[in-house]
Amino acid sequence: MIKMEDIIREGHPTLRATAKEVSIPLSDEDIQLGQEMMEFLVNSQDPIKAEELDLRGGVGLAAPQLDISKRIIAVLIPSNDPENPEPILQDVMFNPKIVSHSVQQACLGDGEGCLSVDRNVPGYVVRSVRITLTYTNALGETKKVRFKNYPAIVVQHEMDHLNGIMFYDHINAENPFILKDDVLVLE
Ligand code: 4LI
Ligand code: NI
Repeated sequence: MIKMEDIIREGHPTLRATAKEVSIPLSDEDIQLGQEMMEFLVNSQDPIKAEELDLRGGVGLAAPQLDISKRIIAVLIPSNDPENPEPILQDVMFNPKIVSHSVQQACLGDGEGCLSVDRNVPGYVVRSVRITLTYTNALGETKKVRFKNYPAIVVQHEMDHLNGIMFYDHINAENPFILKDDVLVLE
């Protein structure tokens, strides 16, 4: 089971490396890693388990954060509608690739956090508001999916980890809260 101590923190060189593609068909090892990454996210969002295991809540995790330089991400975005508790997005993505993205940009109004960053870094992280992604899922199926708003932001944050990019690389150093007037602010 993945715990916080398995997650490497900023300063570790693996977080600045370019991760390698995984081979298809997926190995049992890579499938199992994906399952453990998703289990971590599920536990991190469970108030009881998170308290017991001292986990920080997360909606995304990338394999390089475990010092495993492979192109694997897990994303679990919980529902915000008690009438429909199905997650908005729950998937492990192998070799994800952004095949197109909107010109329109967006950022989270509250900024971004990262399980590999033990400090608050204020500022807007501007990203594309819509992306189209291809990836292989844990069943070995090739997917082509469009994401928008929060799911698109989370996927881009996690995919940045595959390319050695940290969220604060995108924050304007002079004025962390400067925005062009056509950037959507997601609340
Ligand atoms: C506990 C249980 C306020 C501050 C609002 C926590 C269940 C910030 C937002 C969670 C912020 C859950 C999140 C991310 C932000 C802030 C990630 C809490 C986990 C909110 C997810 C990857 C950026 C993703 C929206 C500095 C660990 N997650 N909040 N950013 N949640 N969470 N990111 N921003 N300001 N990071 O952090 O998983 S993309 Cl669901
Ligand atoms: Ni991160």
